[in-house]
Amino acid sequence: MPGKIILAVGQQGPIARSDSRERVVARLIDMLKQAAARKADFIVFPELAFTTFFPRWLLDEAELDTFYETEMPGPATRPLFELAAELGIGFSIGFAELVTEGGQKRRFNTAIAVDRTGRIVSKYRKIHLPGHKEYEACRPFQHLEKRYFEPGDLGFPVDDVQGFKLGQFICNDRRWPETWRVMGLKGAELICGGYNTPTHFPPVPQHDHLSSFHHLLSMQAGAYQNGAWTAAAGKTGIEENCMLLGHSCIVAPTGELAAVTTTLEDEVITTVADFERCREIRDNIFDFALHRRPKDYALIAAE
Ligand code: CDT
Repeated sequence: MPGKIILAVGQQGPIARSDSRERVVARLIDMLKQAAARKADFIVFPELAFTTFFPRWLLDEAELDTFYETEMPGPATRPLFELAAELGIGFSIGFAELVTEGGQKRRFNTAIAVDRTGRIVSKYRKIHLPGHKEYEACRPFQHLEKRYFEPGDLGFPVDDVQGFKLGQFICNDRRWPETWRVMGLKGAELICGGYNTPTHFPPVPQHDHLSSFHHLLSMQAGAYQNGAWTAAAGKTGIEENCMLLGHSCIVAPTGELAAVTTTLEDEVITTVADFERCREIRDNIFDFALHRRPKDYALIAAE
């Protein structure tokens, strides 16, 4: 196990509805090179990183399909995999996944982890899908994740990546303590993921000014309560008239912020992630084997 890695987060600025995959991949590649210049071992990219956040529109099926990947890597995304392998950097990235099974289309909001040799070593499909299924005229923009994706069917995997244990979340998952705890119980040392978080939440606009606070609160609590490094990469800035939250971050197992972005553009942040520091929490205040009382938690997992 590597005691330490150099961990990077590659935040994305806005992506236009009309942007090609090639254009987006070129920006990701530029961030990969910046991470390599800082000797990073692993970089976390956002949710749905190859396209604009398309659930903000009601789309017909033909256009909807253009936002999904049917193979990973495919012709447009392969250069990212190839360069990462050449530079020896692993990465986590989110994308819309379209699979056809028994003649039926299935759509997932997916994240994969790729190791430094370019091999996909972990795959997660988003479980907590926020938003709504039907068009809602009262909203200035839609959040149709419940229409465009089915809930993930892979659980919360934790896999060995380059000698450390990695779990992934996708955006809304980070707000749920269950997400963190399941991966914490599986021994995850790094729990990372991407997000597209509009800073305006139409049903409860009085919380708009709290969007960064709620994001960092969730990331810091998830880290501390499970003794894991956590990292989140946002798609940020004004994307198609919708402001998306910045403050992509890396959090130490103590819950302390190790790095935070300060722009709403493509930006790389890095920190040294020492996995030994997970022990400070897991062997003490949150020694699960010694202190957990699962018999009293049954309600949490009941339907
Ligand atoms: N992408 C994503 O999951 N965004 C949600 C927005 C919540 S409001 C519908 C989030 O939790 O940040």
